[in-house]
Amino acid sequence: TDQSDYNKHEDSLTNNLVHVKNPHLDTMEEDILYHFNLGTKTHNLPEMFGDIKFVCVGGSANRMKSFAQFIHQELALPGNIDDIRDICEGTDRYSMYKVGPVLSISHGMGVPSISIMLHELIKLLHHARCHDVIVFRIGTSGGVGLAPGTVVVTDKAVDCFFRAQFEQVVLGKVITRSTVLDMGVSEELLQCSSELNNFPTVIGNTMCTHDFYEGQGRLDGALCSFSTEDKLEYLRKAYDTGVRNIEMESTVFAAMCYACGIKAAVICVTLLNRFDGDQITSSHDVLVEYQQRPQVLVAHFIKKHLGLI
Ligand code: DUR
Repeated sequence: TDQSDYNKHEDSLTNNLVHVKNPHLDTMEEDILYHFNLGTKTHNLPEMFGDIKFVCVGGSANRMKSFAQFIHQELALPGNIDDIRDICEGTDRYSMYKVGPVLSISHGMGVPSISIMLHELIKLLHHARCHDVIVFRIGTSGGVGLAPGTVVVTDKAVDCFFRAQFEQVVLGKVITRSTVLDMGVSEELLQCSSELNNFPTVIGNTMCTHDFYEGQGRLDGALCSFSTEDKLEYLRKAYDTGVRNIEMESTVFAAMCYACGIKAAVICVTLLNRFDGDQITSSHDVLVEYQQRPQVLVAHFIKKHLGLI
């Protein structure tokens, strides 16, 4: 059709398309994005998602719904925030909300959960012929030597050995991918934070683990095989290599976005200082306010990019 010729032409003029790195996809007549309950034959993905410029992902479905409502207000878009509906309501794996050029999606907890979501998100952006997209992970984390409530913009996402890489087992062999994030976006986010001047924000390395308890050196899980001194020594080592917070998704997030040519940033608030304890003891209201901090930062960034401030 004329429209699809035009779209191809327009795409060829821009280099910042989302690149899927899978030759098999071209041979498929239909692509079903199973965990989103979307597909290339059942949905017009370019029409539904073609104008997306910013994608925000975070662990909890409720938080990503509030983010969508918040950004709707911040961008002063027409319509009622109660009418923003979950595009993935046909499945309870992930929730997805679209507000103007912003897509807000939940990813659950941990590398396997976010990685499934990212495969389908990146294919969705590709099928929808999106270009110049920036993806943000807004989340929570444990702080390493920081006051609770501090926001960490990730410099390098590192694994539990403090290496800036993500390892995945493919066909019984380990594949290593780089976890480079977009420094330009991170620096702009820090600039946004100094403009807002609402809460402390630092840049630092983020350590990604495959467990919340023993895997993060916590002494309060159902199992614990080490002493308090062992824990503190590990956290000290992490701190000395530049780690400022610990969470469970950043390495695969950085690796997949980088491999597909998508600008990405990780912005996590710290819920506690791990040198002071393991349990999250702040009140519900304090935790809710902390979790809004990365949202406020990203909203400011988006408004600047849209020329609204
Ligand atoms: N998280 C951690 N460690 C913390 C606090 C938060 O991993 O100390 C992040 C990652 C995961 C979820 O998705 O929040 C676990 O509560």
